[in-house]
Amino acid sequence: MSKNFIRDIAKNIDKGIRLSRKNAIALIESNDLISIGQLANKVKEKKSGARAYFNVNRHINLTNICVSRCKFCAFSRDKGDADAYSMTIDDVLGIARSARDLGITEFHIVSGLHPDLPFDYYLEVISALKNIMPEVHIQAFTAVEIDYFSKIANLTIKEVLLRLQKAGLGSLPGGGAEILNFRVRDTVCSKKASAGEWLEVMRTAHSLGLKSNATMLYGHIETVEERIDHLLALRELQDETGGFQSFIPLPFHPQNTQLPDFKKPTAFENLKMLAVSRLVLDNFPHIKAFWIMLGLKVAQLSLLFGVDDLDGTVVEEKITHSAGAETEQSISREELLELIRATGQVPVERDTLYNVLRIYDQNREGASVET
Ligand code: V47
Repeated sequence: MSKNFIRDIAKNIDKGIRLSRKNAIALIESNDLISIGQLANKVKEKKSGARAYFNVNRHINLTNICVSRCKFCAFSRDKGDADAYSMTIDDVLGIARSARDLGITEFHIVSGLHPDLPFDYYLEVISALKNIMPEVHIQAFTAVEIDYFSKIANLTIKEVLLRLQKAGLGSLPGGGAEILNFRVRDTVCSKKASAGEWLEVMRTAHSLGLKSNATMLYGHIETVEERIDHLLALRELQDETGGFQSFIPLPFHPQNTQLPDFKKPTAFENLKMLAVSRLVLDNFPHIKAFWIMLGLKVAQLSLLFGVDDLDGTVVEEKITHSAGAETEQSISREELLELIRATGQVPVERDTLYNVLRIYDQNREGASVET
C-alpha cells in the first residue's frame, strides 16, 4: 500500500468518514507502521488529549476447572486434575483482604466454566466481596460466563444479569470474545457461547446500564478479514448501545496450549493491531493495552500508537502466565507512572467507569485531584 493510500484514509478520518472494511484490511496488511501509528495517535489525542489512563486493580480467577477446554487456553483444567482448583468464598475474601492496603479500586474476576458450582455461588462471591469492601468496583464474568450461568440456572440472560447486578456487580470484562466468527469458534472453542450469544449478552448488559469492555484474541487460526469483521461487529453493536468502554486486543500466547505451533505475535504486529483497532473503533472511547500480554516495553510504546489506557496493577495473573508469558504478574502505581511520564503523557488514575481519581502532573512531585 502506498503512502498516498494512507493519506486518503487520513483525509477521510478528518472529514469524519468511517474506515471501510476494505481500507481496514489494507491497513492491517500494510507494513507502514509509522504512518498508521501517527494516524491512530491523532485520533487518540482527539479523544483523550495527552492523558494516559491506568487503574489499580486485582485480578481473581475463581476456578480453573472448565467444561469448555478451548484450544488456545493453557489455564483450564478438568475436574480431578492434580492442579485443578476452585476457591471457597473464604478464599476469595482472604485475597480481597490482602489487597486492601494496595488501594485497589477494582476486582477483575474471570474464571473457568465449572461443571458443578451453582449460580448461587457466583452471587455469593459478589455479595460477600461487596459486604467487606463496598467501595471497590466489581468487574466480573465474561459474556461467555454469563451465557453459561443462564444455561446452568435455566434463567434468561436478563435475569442472570439483574440478579448479579443486585448482588453488587458493577460491569462486565471484555473476555471470551476471541474472534467473533463461526469458523474460528467452531475450530478453537466450539463448546462455549457463539459469536451471536456473546454479542447478545453484551447488548442485554448495556440495556440494563451495565458497561463492558470488549477483547479480541488474535494471532492463531484467524484470517486478517476475520479480525476486521470482529472489529466491525463490535463497532456496529456500539452504534446501537454505546455501552462499551474500552477495547483490548489480546495477542495469543501458544505455550502449553493445544495450538503450540503458532508463534506469539511480534511487537510490530501488536503495535499495528492496537493502532488499527483505534482507527476502526471510532465509537469506542478507549483502547487499552494489557501489558501482561504485550510486555511493558510494547505497552509503553503503544501509548504513541492509539492507546490511551494501561491495564492495570493486576497483582496476580494466571491465564497468560499458564501460556508462557514472561512478564511480571504485578506492577506498582509508581512504575506505571514512570512508564507513562517517559512518553511525555500525563498519567491519570481512573476507576473502572473512567471517572478520574487523580491527575498526575508531569512534575514528579505534583499531583492534582479532580473532583
Ligand atoms: O477470554 C486465553 C484470553 C481472556 C490465552 O476486560 C488468552 O478489561 C492469550 O479477557 N493467550 C481473559 N490470551 C483475559 C481478558 C481481559 C484481560 C485484561 C483486561 C480485560 C478487560 C479482559 O484471555 C480470555 C481469552 O480471550 N486468553 N488464553 C492465551 N493463551
